[in-house]
Amino acid sequence: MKLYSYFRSSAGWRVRIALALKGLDFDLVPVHLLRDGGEHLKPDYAKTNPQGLVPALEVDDKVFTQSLAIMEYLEETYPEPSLLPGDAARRAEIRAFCQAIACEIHPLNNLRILKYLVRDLGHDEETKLAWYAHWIREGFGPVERLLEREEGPYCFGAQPTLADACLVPQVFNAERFNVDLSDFPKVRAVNAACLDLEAIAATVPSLQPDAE
Ligand SMILES: N[C@@H](CCC(=O)N[C@@H](CS)C(=O)NCC(=O)O)C(=O)O
Repeated sequence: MKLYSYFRSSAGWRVRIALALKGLDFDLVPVHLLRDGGEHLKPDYAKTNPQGLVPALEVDDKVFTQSLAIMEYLEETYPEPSLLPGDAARRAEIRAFCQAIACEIHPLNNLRILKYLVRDLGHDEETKLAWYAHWIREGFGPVERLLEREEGPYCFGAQPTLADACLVPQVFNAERFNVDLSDFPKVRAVNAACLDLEAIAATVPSLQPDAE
């Protein structure tokens, strides 16, 4: 398996966590999102992912894109340990949690959105950071409420699931942009529990081969 990713990509990190929890090896193909205008925007990479985004996962002669779809593919292909456990209702809750992060928070704070705010719309750095913090806080509010219903220590109980794979990178990202997360104690506690796991600790951006 080949994972096209960038060490700081949140979506790529989700997939790294799923691979690590399932004990699956992969070869990294680094795609630098900043160098030379962004390697993900080059015609060569468009052959791998026409959307020009990371991650992409190449398995034999197929390439899968979109982190949630990739993680579901891994779950179906390598069912143990399950990252989407429980009955249909429980699995719907886990998927909804994943989407609360991957579809509601992350798209508003992605590199190309932040670049557009500054480069095309002429906003300054301070406005960009205010935008970033606003959407993190708007998004983490409901996420915190969802976690309050659960026992922990992970998002949905005693074992990490796809929900945790989505949460950890988003928290890292928020901290990187100095967003105050003190209103979200559950989010922080679950993140800490995840990072205590050896498998997840090994997936942090600074430990990746392409880290800078
Ligand atoms: N919904 C996609 C999001 C993929 C995505 O936006 N990846 C980011 C890195 S986290 C990217 O490639 N950004 C490049 C850009 O915004 O120009 C997924 O979950 O895979």
